[in-house]
Amino acid sequence: MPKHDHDDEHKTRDHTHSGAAQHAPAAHASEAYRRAYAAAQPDVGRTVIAIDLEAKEFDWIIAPGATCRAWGFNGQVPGPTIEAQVGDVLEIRLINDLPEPTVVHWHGLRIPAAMDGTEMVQRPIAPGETFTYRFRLPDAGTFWYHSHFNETVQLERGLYGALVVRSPEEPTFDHERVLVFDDVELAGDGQIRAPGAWIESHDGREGSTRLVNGKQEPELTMAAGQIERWRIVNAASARYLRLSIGGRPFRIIGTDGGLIGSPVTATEILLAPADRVELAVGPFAEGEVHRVETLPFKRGSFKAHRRPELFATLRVGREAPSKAQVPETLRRIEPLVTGPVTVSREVRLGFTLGLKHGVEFTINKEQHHHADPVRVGELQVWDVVNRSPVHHPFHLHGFFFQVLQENGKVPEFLSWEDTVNVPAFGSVRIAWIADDRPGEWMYHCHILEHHAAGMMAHFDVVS
Ligand SMILES: [Cu+2]
Repeated sequence: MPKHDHDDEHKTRDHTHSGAAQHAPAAHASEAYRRAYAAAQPDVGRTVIAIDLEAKEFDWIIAPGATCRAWGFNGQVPGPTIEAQVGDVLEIRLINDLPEPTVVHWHGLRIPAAMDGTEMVQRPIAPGETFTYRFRLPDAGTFWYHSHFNETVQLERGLYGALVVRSPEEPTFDHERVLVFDDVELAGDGQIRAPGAWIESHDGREGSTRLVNGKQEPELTMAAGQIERWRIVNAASARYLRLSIGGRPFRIIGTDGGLIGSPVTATEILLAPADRVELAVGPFAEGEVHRVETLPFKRGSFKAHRRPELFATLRVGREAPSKAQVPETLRRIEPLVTGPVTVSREVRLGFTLGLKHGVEFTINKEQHHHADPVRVGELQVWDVVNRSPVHHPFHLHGFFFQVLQENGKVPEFLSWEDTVNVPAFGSVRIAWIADDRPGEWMYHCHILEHHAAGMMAHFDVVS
């Protein structure tokens, strides 16, 4: 048998990129990867979008005069926003120019397990190697991509970006923005602080430098009289955004898994780490100035949040004509469950204080829990129970779920989610059905420090 330095999906740096869409995995690539690669074909009339993402170190300008060493994609934080249509195929060549291995997870995309970008399904991409992800985009919505390796360091340093998938029928807006929220913790020398001591491992890191699209507290301007679509991603390691736009009402039109049934008017919305939301914002009058901020929120952390904290300032300029139309029906979402349910699984989020390792976070009393398999097509009703005094954002890879109850209460509206907050000493009941994508999947807390400290589980989806 011929000896190879690495699996075939891993190509060395000097491999010649053939341009668009014509890569083929070599014969000795893992079988699941090879099958997924070959199966990724665009719908009729759609296309293959080939993108190079180079993960590397560079100088990140956070604010005028404030530069720090970052790790990002293509020399920017966030990485380039990837935009595509439902039915397109993304072919992304990841070039690892970092001094350590990485993998990239496609957060919220319902793609084959072999392309999910975790250590469960692929060997980490070593420095100098490339790896090609190739998959078809099945759903419209606001998603994101991020490192799934040494996350407390790699995401904090900037290895994330937004991914927008559109459908042929989208509501009409005057303008659209993708706003990726994050925070970083800078040391006295202006560089990103290394992961800290046990309070940070308990709370997760909340940096005191607050960022929108990689800039510290930027100014946003919009025209009076117009309505914009804001696609918001919470890319922070641990921070919950209780988002307010100057206390003014906006309309929620979408969540993790795309549009919801009808717009819901609100003056604030909670985004746990990794959550996304889409809002219809405006119209405002000329001269208005609003704080885009996070309101005080208690999540059980040692770090208190007593005051609102600013992320951006919104200034409303001159009036402009509006063509925006936000229909009352955005989409039809069929409930997975009606009437009484039988709970098929309990997922218990907990923690222990170990003398040796400090705080250990667990699922069903185990770090890196090995959970029971899930059968394709079988309804799953899971009670995710939080046995700890801190909130945890629960993230399921690769599949959307519907939230049936939060602390026993039915949510205000039906939606598709991949991340949901599980309140301290509370519980969330979710329902989902695995479609035919067998393989190894995972769920975990999306507070990166908790994930790193063991609050994750992996399981097989079986035919
Ligand atoms: Cu957690």
